Amino acid sequence: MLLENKVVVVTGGSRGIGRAIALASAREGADVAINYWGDNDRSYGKASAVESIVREIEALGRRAIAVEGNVAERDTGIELIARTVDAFGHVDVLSSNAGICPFHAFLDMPASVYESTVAVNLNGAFYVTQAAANQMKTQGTGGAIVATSSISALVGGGMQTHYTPTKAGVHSLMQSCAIALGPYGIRCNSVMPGTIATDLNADDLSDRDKRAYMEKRIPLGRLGEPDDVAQCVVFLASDRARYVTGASLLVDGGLFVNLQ
Ligand code: RM4
Repeated sequence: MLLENKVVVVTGGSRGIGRAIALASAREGADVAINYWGDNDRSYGKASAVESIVREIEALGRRAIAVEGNVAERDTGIELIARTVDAFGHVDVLSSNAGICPFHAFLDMPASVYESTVAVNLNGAFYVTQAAANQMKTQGTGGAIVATSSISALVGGGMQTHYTPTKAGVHSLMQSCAIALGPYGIRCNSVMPGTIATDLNADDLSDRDKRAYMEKRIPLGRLGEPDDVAQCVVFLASDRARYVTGASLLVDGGLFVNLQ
């Protein structure tokens, strides 16, 4: 059990990669605090996405709380950490995962699309990391922060001119936080998912030609699954990565290196 009796906070934890991170953490022995924003996803049956992930974690014999809030607002991270400490007594791991990617052309992109993407993906990562790190420093027993950056921190997307800079920013945030927080025994790393099939890109990948193109470009021959990323987050959060900080881990099936 790589995370036995640890307390893991996951932002954007009710769906997609975040949901997989929450479940993988519970399977490795953690109690989990799930942040979410909006809960109208009924793809998990009658129960909402939030209700179903809490039930799944509790069925594993671990505890779970769900805290609604938009990470773009600074107070959300503060409230999330406070509610986690109230419920479980401490925080050991933060998975700063919440993110949006409303694909949009560059030349006619409204300011609202650009600004909301920056607010959630970059500002949100900053604020929730700051809140978790302050709690970890107060606890005095170190901790681990794993941000969900992206392959898009390293390469571009024509319909992602607002999004890729935020993922590059998240990657850089972890590098600088690794330096700032190292003295407190807090490790900061990022994962860089490639093309992972989630509701974030369901519309984009509903284009059969686009999906076939992406699958063809991936040496392992398939799109990623959320748990492919979650397993890497668990590793970076665990003591197996005790000497790893300021690092980033591509989880992309070989997509990034595949020129020809
Ligand atoms: C990732 C990468 C994927 C895309 C998601 C939304 O960074 O660009 O191809 O599907 O974002």
